[in-house]
Amino acid sequence: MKKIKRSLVVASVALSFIGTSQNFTLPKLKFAYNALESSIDSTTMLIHHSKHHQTYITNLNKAIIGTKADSIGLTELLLTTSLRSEVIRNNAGGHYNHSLFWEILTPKKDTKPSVELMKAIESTFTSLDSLKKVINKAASSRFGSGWAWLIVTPDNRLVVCSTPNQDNPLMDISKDKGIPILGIDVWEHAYYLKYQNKRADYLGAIWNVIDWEEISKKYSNAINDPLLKKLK
Ligand code: MN3
Repeated sequence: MKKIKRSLVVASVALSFIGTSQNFTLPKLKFAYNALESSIDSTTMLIHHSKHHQTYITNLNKAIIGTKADSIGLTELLLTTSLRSEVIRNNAGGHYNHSLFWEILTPKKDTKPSVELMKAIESTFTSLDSLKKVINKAASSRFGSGWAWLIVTPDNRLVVCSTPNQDNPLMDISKDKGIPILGIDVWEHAYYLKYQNKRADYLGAIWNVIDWEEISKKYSNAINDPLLKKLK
């Protein structure tokens, strides 16, 4: 009897460990580091993905292991940023933001927004070109490091906004709230090797490698996502 009890305890401890512990890992890119060369050079891609992004993940795992945060998913960590340490805020944000960034880049030429997304863009910004201008303005006026975003707000509007450092619009501390469907990294590590201090040149070139098909998917997922209610 004692033996059974003990093995049950061991089993449940093991199960709870498997069930709650998470180890965030670096997502694979859909393309080679040199695939975006005309707009983003391969050395920048290599360092950005395998060093910068990996470091956010390593530090996030280190910060949450053995704490209550270890059983909370990434989205939930972001939704409750105000309760988290500065280290978790920066590194959970860094992991989420970069994972999204890699997904919306592509070597494919001339991808187009879906009919549904294009309608929303035209009704809010009049055209795709003027949306790009609004995003580039948000990105170029972000002082220091941060991100420019296109988000779906809880009332299903498209909004352009910007956040400092590795913050994002899912965080409860963010002024603008919504589900990001496009994010542009304006940290110097994202462009300095090729563009040096010329952030505007990077922002001009990045549109050549933006994947509107992927952003369209994210748009149609976001407008039906129950997560929107939680952001109100
Ligand atoms: Mn970055």
